[in-house]
Amino acid sequence: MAETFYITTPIYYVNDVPHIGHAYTTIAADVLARYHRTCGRDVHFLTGTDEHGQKIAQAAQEQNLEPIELADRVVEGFRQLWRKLQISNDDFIRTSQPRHEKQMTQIITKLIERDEIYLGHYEGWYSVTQEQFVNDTEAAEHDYKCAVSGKPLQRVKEANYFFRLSRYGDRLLDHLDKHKDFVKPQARFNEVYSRVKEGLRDLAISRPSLDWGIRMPNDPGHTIYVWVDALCNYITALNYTDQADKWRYWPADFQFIGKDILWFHAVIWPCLLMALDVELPRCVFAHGWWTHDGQKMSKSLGNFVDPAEYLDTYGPDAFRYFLLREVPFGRDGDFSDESFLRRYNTELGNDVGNLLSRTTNMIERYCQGKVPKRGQITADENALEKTGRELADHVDRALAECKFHTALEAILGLAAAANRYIDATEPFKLAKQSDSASRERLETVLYHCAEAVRLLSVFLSPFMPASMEKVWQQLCWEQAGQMSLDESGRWGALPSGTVVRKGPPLFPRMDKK
Ligand code: ME8
Repeated sequence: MAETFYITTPIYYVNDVPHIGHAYTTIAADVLARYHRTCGRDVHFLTGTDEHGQKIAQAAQEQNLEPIELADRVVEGFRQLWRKLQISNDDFIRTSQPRHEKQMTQIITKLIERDEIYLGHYEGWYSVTQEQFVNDTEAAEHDYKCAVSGKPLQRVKEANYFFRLSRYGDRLLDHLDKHKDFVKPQARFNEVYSRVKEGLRDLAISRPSLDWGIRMPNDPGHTIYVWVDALCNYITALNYTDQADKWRYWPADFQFIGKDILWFHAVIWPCLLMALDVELPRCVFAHGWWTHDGQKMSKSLGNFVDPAEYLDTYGPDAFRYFLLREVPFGRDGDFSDESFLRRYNTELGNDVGNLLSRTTNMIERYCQGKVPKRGQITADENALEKTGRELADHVDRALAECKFHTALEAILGLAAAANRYIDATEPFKLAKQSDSASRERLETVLYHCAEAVRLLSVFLSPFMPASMEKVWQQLCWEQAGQMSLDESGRWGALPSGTVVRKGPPLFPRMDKK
């Protein structure tokens, strides 16, 4: 049986339309899911929406809608964007679905039976935008505003059911000691470690005055706190309570999140799992945040980068590429039209696009549109082949650590090497010679160009699936999608005689958006 690979994104709130932050995590997860599929793994890629809670109830009320009506509308927007961005998720969970609600009831019942939940009282601060209880010190530190959204905190005084989170501090520390990869990147691990070391407090996990949620099974006057409801999606989507079939994917290999929701995923989530006696995920990876032209994005500034704008002009791949190339996953980054265009024109247009058009052009003109034979190789070919042969390893190592930018750097390195190779071997000059040695040399050079393009397309395809399909059409490479990376990622897999058909430029030059 194939090795499983389970990757998740956060489930997104349905109070508003999707933005660059949602697209970023989802694209990154998609690339990894696609990559592991090409490696022959049994991949499950989950995304979805977080639909309960005060924030959604308020947003619906402001629009004179029932929460579920708002959710239905916004979910359609997410689904549409994911289709446009070529997101290959295997499942899409909504917390309003009966499959989730039913299991949540069972999960809470189990926690009650295990004496993990008790009735208590909360008096303190609450951030509606983050759906988070905030302690007094933190509230005061941020002038009683939400540290993430800047919106005023609410004063709450209510009876709640509490989860005995405080029981699990030592066990979590022990887990962190033994699993240094549990939280990535390292700086986030350290942050979690030192906060857990200070001790954990029990967590309110129900809201008494909120209707829009799943009822507490022991007390229908309360709904389950939205974060507990949301976190459990990662297991309810696998039918946790049946533990059949899809349960084979647990534990998750990667849970991608943004840095603002690290505490929930790296502390509350594993403690809930421990209380349920469920194995912990292998890695929670927190990425950084994007700013736009150096400014924090916010509703009040109206400066959110809208992925749809870029998709309409450039297609899905340039956007996918830029987000993962521009900034190391885990660090903060800035989005600007200038840097987007620069990478688009130079790296995609010149390095990748031109390499393809130069190659297909020359094969059509000089070799009747058929990939010639490899022939006798020289030091130039040796160097190019070496770069090609080392690529699989470089990409694999980089992606094992979610270093998308490093993987892309290595892949684009092959494009640069192939372009340099064309400049050095000057096939257009060889084509003008009439002797047989030059002819043979020309064929060897063009074979190597075609093979470099093919190999490049194999490793770029998880990042830019739509464009690489086009490359495969130009190379008339029909088996491309069915081959395992073991075969297709090896230098030399392109058979001589393959028909090549030149197509329109992959990434036509653009001057501005
Ligand atoms: O947090 N740059 O949902 P959400 C990068 N429902 N990422 C950003 C960003 C930015 N400027 N702004 C937001 C939730 N994000 C919960 C999750 S999971 C069990 C429940 C990221 O719709 C942010 O870090 O607010 C988070 O990962 C996601 O987008 C926000 O999702």
